[in-house]
Amino acid sequence: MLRWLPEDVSPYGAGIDSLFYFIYYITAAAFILVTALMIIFLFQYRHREGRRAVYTHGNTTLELVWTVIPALVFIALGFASRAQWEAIKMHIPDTDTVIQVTGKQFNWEILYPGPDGKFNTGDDKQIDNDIHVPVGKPILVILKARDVIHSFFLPNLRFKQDAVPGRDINAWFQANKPGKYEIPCAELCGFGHSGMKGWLYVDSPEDYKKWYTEQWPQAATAQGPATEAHS
Ligand SMILES: [Cu+2]
Repeated sequence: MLRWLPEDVSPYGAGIDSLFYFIYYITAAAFILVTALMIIFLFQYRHREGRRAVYTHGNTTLELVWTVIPALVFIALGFASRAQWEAIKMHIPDTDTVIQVTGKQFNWEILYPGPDGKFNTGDDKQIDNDIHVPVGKPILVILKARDVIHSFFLPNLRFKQDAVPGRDINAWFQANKPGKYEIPCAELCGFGHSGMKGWLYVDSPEDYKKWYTEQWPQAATAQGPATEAHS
């Protein structure tokens, strides 16, 4: 098995990776078969004295075969990925850590609800391009876009979701290893697209608490970080 995908630190990445490899190997097999046949035919049907080219209108049986086989492969892939889709996309685990991520040309605006856990209140805080989350906890993301379509991509978490103007899209991720991970924009969104990049900081519980207290000093005297309230 190839090992060129970025490190996976998510709870559901292994399933997505095996699906990716499955599709990759089917595609590789088709590529090798087609290329080999082309090379063989190049030699077999090369120019020879006295042999004339013939016109062929097509072959219905062959056309049916190469239409039906890929169609069956697609249907099989649909069924093979259903469990993954259900587990990742169809329900969001219970969590008290929520952030709002808004894509705009050419930044990620990260809005934190603050200690009260609610948006559009006085303790909200917006930080551009930097996301701090605690390790090992599901994070609910409310994804928005201000101008054009962007795509919020966390390669190490096998997470990718378009941000669409006019829509609030709920999604979730969880990082199981502390570290600093890249957040590229994965949808060509204009002139500054390639520079549209943020960082995901996955903090240990102590580091997260430290960062949280720096952002909301008032929380230290109150109930503490929202994520700790229920644990
Ligand atoms: Cu973008």
